[in-house]
Amino acid sequence: MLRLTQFLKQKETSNDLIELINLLMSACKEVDSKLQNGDLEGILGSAELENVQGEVQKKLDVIANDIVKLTLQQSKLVRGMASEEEDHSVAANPEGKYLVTFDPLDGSSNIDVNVSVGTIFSILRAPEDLVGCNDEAFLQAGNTQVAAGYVLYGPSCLLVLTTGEGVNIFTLGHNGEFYLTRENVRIPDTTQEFAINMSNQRFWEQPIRDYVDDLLLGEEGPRGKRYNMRWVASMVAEVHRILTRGGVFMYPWDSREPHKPGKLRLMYEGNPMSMLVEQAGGRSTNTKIEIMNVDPESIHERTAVILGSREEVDTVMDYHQKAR
Ligand code: P6P
Repeated sequence: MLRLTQFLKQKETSNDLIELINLLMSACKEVDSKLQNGDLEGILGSAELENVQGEVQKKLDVIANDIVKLTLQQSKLVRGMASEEEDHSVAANPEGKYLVTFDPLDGSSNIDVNVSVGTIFSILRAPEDLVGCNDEAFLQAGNTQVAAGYVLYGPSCLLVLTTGEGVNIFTLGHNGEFYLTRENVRIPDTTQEFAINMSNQRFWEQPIRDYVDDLLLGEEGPRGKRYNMRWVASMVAEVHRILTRGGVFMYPWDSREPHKPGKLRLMYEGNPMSMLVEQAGGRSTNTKIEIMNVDPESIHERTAVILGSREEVDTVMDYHQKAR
């Protein structure tokens, strides 16, 4: 089986990008090891600290963030990074050619109940005219990403990666090497599986309510087929299921915090996941435009997310078009 570096070299990926991806993987393997130990190291539970998102951090949110941040700060390739757990961007090497955004531990509310979590990352080019590092340098649309991916800490530890030439999955072996286990992943265009947090139903806009109502009508309803539902509350796990067997994932705008466009963050959740989904033949939108066409205004900007099987996302958009 091909190892990660061998595969990337075969694809003529630049040596600098291979070096950066391997550096990220060394950090993620350290995070994986911490997660495996969990209670044995007394690192589950709350850190009793609040992040810039206004969320109470888990101990492992802080540990994972520090591991990735300290690893990237050692790299001559990294100009700076933006993390879900950091108020502002963090400078690394003033000559670095890449910017990295990351969610160090997505789905961390699941850690204490031992459900899959993951590290999401996005790699951007540092602007040519950038001196040093600042938040504004990161405000690049998702369609400028050089690479994107996630490491899923599940029954297997998997890297799911795109460098703009399709999506490939690598499995972490006991020897610490990532091996290519699925090449050129494609999302089926149609599906009978949807993922949304149904407890928010009364807060959704009407088109989403109408769309989900019709799914629940099954064979007798306008969709004419039965749908299954999943909700893991861990975006990496949902996206991985969709990359593996299709589906639609929705975290739409809702009226609980009407001033926010959505719960999920654009720069280190929406954009990297949208690059993976589109590279695998799927679609990803905020119900107004494709997520990767959004011009960011802040590094912690939020977005509504509807992503997955292309024809199903098209149908969600049809419900929105009819409502306009
Ligand atoms: P809720 C995890 O906190 C996360 O950011 C995503 O990974 C996940 O899809 C979503 O929030 C879950 O949100 O409101 O259902 O807990």
